[in-house]
Amino acid sequence: MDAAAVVEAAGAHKRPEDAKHVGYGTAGFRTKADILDHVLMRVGVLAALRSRCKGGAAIGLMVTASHNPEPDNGAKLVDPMGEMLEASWEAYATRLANCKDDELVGEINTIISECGIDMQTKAKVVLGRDTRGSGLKLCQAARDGCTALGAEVVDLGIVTTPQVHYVVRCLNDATYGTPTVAGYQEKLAAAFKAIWTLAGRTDLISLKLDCANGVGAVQMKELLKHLDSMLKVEMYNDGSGQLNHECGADYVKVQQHAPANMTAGAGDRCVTFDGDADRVLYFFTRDGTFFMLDGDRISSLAAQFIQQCATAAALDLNIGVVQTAYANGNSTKFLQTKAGVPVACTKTGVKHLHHKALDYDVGVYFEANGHGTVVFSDAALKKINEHESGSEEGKRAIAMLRAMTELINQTVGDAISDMLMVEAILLLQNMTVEDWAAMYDDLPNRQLKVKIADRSVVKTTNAERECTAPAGLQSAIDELVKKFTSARSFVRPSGTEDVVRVYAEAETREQADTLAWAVAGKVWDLAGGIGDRPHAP
Ligand code: G16
Repeated sequence: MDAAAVVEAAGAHKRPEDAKHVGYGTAGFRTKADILDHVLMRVGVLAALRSRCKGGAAIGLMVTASHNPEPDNGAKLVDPMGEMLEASWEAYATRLANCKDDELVGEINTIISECGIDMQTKAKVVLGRDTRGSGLKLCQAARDGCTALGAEVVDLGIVTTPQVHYVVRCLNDATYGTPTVAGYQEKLAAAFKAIWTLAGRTDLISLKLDCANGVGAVQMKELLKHLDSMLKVEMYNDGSGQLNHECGADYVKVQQHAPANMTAGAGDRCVTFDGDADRVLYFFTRDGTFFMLDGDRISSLAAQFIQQCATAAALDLNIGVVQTAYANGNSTKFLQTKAGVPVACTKTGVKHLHHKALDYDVGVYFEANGHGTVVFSDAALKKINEHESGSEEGKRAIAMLRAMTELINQTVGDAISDMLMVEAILLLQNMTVEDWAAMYDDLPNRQLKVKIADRSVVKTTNAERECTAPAGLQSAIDELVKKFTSARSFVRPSGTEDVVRVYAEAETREQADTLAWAVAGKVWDLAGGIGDRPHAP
């Protein structure tokens, strides 16, 4: 290692003496952008080390704070096959980000020696950033960290997080596609066209799309150049307003109504992305009532479709769905009883779901917030690509499955690719969004945020469905839940915001709301709430 180059980079991106501790959380580092300069330089260093540790494979570094407000920023690291950074390296990331400037060379040497990294190996880092104003400067900090360690940098500029995952995968696995943003657009467009042809559709599909004033708008405009004979997309919140402010998938999911500047009229098919376009949700209104089709719905649609194709083609595929504690109870029931697929539950964070999904031939994983994808094992891909079906129905089913494997970004949840997947399934099954919504009824639910002095005092177990600290909180939740019908509630500290999240569901809207506010009050009482005690509006 060129220690002088590291010292120079540390000098250019000094860690303030009183720097706040940052941890590599649910989705990497995430906090106020103005305290991240030294952190991003060090993330660049770490990405270069990770690349060498992986024999010179390309590693991704996305500068984004996704659904968080505009003043925040952060970094997500991407491993060689396009997956999230291996969990064992998260501790290195946190150590490197928080050490003092004069400890940096020593920390790097520790990682080199603990991981047996050969510093003669070449290193490559793929950089991307979302539309945040702070992104350019933070990308420069990351670049300085990479070059201090002698890594080659491929800068994709303003891209979605899933595009970084895609390019990283392609650079390390040429069979996956062309390692450019244009290659991504062309792959998705070709797959969607194949499905369009298979379905025999002739008229345009019309959508209204809320882009959260984020990068989704930039990239959708490019993609639509390939798809304008099939899709007509009216874009809202396309960058002229503030990022994620009263718009975007997180806002729509939590508030349970349409975003600002966009109305869902009768018959409108509406879609919403989050700030870095890795989450997607659908919604529509009927007789003035708002209906949301969230990540659980997307899972249900995709799992049932793949199951039906496999049955039609007499293909033996072990299909499973992975959810989190936020999954609506009725979606889990639908999947297990009506669709007949096994359902697993993991902690929040797509990295946990993705890992579990690899246990199946076809793993369908979505968080209720719209973050997820479908992964096909090598064995499943081989079966799908080599299988020959005798019947016309079987042949069509196999053709549909093959096109799906091309359309889906299997590396990570991808709002654009997931939206096209939903459109493809609806198209192939001749379904409307109303038909999709009729698959099951959601239990009314409510999510709330509670501010407490130190969210780390809230500890959970059993895939975050039970709380083990502070003392008395879980028993207080249990007592409250007993008072309502078909009710469930849990609390967990957020990994991306300085809050404790509360989830409640029950048989009626009123019960779900009452339960959520009561649980939020208990969190505030027992876990050190700050500001006003939560109360129903
Ligand atoms: C990230 C993660 C998601 C997670 C979400 C909220 O999403 O990638 O898996 O569900 O944060 O996490 P938490 O409840 O811990 O704050 P994104 O889209 O913001 O990167």
